[in-house]
Amino acid sequence: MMNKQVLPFPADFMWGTSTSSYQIEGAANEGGRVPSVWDTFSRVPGKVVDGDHGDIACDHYHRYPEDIALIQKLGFKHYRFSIAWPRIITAPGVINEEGLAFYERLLDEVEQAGLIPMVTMYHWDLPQWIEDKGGWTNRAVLEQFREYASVVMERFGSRVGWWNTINEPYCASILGYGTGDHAPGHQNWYEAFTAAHHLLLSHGIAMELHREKGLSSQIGITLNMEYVDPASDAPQDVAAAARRDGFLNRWFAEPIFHGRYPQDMVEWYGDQAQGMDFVHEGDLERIHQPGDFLGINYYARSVIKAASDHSLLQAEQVLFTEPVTDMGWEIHPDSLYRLLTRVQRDFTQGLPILITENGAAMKDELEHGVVKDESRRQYIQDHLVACHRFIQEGGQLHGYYLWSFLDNFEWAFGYSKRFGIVYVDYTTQERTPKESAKWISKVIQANSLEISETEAVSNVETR
Ligand code: GBH
Repeated sequence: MMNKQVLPFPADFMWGTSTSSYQIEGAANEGGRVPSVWDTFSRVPGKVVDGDHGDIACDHYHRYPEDIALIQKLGFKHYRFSIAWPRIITAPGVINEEGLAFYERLLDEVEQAGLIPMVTMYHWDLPQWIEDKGGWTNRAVLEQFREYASVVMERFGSRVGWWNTINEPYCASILGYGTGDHAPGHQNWYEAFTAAHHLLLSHGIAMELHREKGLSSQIGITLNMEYVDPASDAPQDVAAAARRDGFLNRWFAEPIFHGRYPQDMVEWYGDQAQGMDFVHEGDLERIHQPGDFLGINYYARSVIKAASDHSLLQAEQVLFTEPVTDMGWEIHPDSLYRLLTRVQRDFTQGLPILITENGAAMKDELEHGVVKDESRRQYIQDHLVACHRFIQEGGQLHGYYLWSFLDNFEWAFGYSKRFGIVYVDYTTQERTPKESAKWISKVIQANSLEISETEAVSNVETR
């Protein structure tokens, strides 16, 4: 008989699953919604695989009762979703009652299912009318965000247990305005740093509003973070890895937790950041408000080598190290443990951490009503083992939200990548829980992982 090892989680551990508005809702032209930057960007030829867009997506806008019932049935206790800004503020000063009513119905359903909502205010679907005025690069966006955040907090404040201000300011700024991989698709580093600053400030603005309104709910931001390893001990690789860490992790975490941008990176960017002239007096104090928790989205580690091209922002080369998911991202669960340890030491100290996203795209196929996704199940299990180890050592990790509940619109990859624990047939919109979903249900119910000895051994990383 094979020996089993049981890894129990804390009694109040928050088991959840995550989605975002543009990726699942569809109904792009219903309920008074106006276009977002992703509606526009996905129409630009070559930007999204197969020319996919979110017009229909998972049709969650119409199917939310069925979806919420399924989340409940799978045993989750928490559900993280985002509000679509273009459903709420449809033109300068115009509040769309129909949009608010949709989220009211959704929250009703969530509550009736006994689920605790975490609501993300911004998960990348900026109204196009704001982008037309410069979007995140124009400081005027701060007033526009304030209006939006104020409206949703006013309306839903008391019903939302957990507010998440901004999802991944890195992606919204660097990928949106720097590399051009995401909407609005600009390629200008000065714009990217400016956008990042305004996204961070918007978090601060939401913090202030939350306090002014006297809401009792918890509030925090979500950062995408990676553990970064140098490809070798060579000084140039070590320096390149430190820069990648600075670019990806510290540029966002340091202002929030320490009220400053990392000096080494400010110097490295030099002219590209034009003397950081977008930072006004008092801005850093405003950003320096961590709130009640830090959300971390963790997918992969990165291994960095100094590039032969030493030009700025291209001086680091990301190596693609096996094994990888269908996204080509390295599967390295031990780096989640290392990241949590590092983030708690350097940033959060005692503040609760929540994994607001973790999961994997894999090649799934539905056969006779079954999706055998053992590689996804293994990915989730190994990352939960890393979480368990961190908690065991006294780490303040309070919850884990799986990305994602449904297969959905995976941004520049359209529908070609499947992250769901529930399979979506995009022709019939039928939902089929994958084997990984059935497995996580049992884990949640037992509030513990049960793993074989051999798996337990293979989890002890010897890097
Ligand atoms: C999250 O972002 C999003 O919040 C979510 O909407 C999305 O669906 C989900 O993850 C899955 O993609 O190519 O080696 O340089 C993902 C954050 C940031 C992770 C960029 C991968 C690039 C790794 N991503 N990162 S690499």
